[in-house]
Amino acid sequence: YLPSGNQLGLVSVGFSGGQRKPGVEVAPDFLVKAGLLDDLREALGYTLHYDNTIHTYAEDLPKEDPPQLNMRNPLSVSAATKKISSQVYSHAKEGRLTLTLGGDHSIAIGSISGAARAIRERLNRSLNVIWVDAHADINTPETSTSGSIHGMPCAFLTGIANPDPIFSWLKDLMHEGSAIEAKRLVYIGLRDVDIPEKKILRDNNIKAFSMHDIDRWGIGHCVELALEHLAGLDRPDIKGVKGYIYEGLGPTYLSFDVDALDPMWAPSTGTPVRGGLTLREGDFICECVHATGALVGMDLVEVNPIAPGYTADSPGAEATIRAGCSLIRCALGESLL
Ligand code: 4U7
Ligand code: MN
Ligand code: MN
Ligand code: MN
Repeated sequence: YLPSGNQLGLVSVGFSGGQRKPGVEVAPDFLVKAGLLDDLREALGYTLHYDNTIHTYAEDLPKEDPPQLNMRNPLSVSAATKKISSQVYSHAKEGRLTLTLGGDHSIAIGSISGAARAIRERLNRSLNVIWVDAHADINTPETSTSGSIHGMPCAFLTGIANPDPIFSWLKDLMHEGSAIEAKRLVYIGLRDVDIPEKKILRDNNIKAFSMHDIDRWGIGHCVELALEHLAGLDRPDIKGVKGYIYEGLGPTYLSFDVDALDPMWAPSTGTPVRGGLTLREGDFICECVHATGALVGMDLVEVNPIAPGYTADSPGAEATIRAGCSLIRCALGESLL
């Protein structure tokens, strides 16, 4: 789905308004300082399209932004994600792979809607989304107990939550066929899902591989089933993995919340949950998605170098930043021999 030439569009997002803990906005700076861009260019051979800017969207954010419909910072999240959407769209419509560095997970409302619109226009295809996270991030403003929009992106992207009026720009995009169909959303790594979210997953028949499934069947089998589910939507005639290449898989987006990893590997994040993926399991998911050849975009979100209990130079923060870089490199092809 990507023209050859290893063109990569990078969008750095220093935005934290989708949740309450300061610090997630400095993550792109630390990921870049850890050498990520050199790795992408030199080790992985990408031609980078990057404006060398960590966007805070400060000029677009309102000064007064009181909660509305139980959402915190609704106008800020809406303004930032609208910009992110058009930035990712601009790269993706040129046929570039896109990488969006967060920031908190609310930014995926922007990145994924922009990618979906470009894929619809370029290929007339629907976008698949693999959401790797401890959380399902599918609360609606009505079901959310926190009011934090980083717990809601999947509800807005699928249209399960009404994007009107706060995300009216997203509603407009959806009319052009770029909403994510619930059947094209697959989760891996879930272990902290709110009760109303469980009902939403059941009612909408959304495919999910929890940590329980991973313990039971192993990461290899779970990833295979996830890819088989998505591939079967477009090519029901094809079953199974051929080597590492999954035939029939349509254009696919990977949204990776670093809190999917166990806090042993990624402790410095806003909402850590014990009992998660090892770094190796996370890298493996990314490698498998890379090997499909169907990856069109990725988010890496929720690294917070100064999460409560950490400073940016503490071992826990450094480990989390290193883990984030590793996940990105694996999704972009580092492990291919
Ligand atoms: B993240 C939560 F209530 N479900 O809605 C909520 F547990 O992007 C957590 O995955 C959301 O880090 C976590 O606030 C959002 C909570
Ligand atoms: Mn999470
Ligand atoms: Mn998340
Ligand atoms: Mn989190």
